[in-house]
Amino acid sequence: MRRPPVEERLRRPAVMGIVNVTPDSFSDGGLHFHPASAAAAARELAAAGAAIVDIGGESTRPGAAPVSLDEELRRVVPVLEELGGDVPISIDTTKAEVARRALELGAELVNDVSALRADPALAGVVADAGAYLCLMHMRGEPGTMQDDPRYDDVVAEVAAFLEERLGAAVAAGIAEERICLDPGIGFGKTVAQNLELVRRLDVLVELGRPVLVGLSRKSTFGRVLGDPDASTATTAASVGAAVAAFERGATVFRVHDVREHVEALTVAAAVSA
Ligand code: HH2
Repeated sequence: MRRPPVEERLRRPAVMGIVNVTPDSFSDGGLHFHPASAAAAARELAAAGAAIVDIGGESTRPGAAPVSLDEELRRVVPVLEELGGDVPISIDTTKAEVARRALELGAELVNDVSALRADPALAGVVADAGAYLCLMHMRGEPGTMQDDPRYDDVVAEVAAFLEERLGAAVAAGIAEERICLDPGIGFGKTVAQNLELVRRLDVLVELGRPVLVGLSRKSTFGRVLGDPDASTATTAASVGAAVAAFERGATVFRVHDVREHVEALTVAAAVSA
């Protein structure tokens, strides 16, 4: 299928709603574990203004255990079947077979937190379907990524990684205009490193592809508010981070609280127009 460039399909600022079909996601685990409830949540997020809804069957929170292919398919396929193509869908997976089934069932974007490193077959699936792709930076694996993350220059290293993965994706036959990039806030980064990535987001924007950010409810923003043990963050804290990222050039915002982000970003965009 011939799709327009991702920046036309997801115009800045675009909101991506989150539905985690998992028992253990850090902020909404267990909430939408049944297909009918997950599908209803996806419909509500689209009605609230999400340009696309990201459905995931594997938690990637720090310390999360991997999920088998069969279990991940069992979680997400019934939700996509229930939706029947009614809602624009992104599939949050690192597995080629999950992506293949989701694309067959109408998904248009593959959100791969491994940036095509986990499953060698995934690039071909995305290329063959002409799907959109998000490449995200992660240091290490979810099981261990928060164990003392160190960088000489976090922004330069994330930018170099994303540039290299963009090249690999294009070499595998995925059109560059369908790819967006994500610094992977919270994936192997300290609070200071996450804040620096948002502060200097212009460096990632200069790579020439739309930047997607996942800031929503991440513990960094709870910790900024003074709780050193926070494992999540409030909607207001998340919206503040999103507006800061918007002002530095982010295009797509992956969020749990869609209406609040749509309203805040619409106003931020009106001010900057
Ligand atoms: N963050 C999470 C999951 N997927 N995808 C992208 N592209 N960017 C992100 O920052 C990102 C992501 C983690 O958040 P959440 O889905 O709320 O939790 P969990 O991984 O525990 O399901």
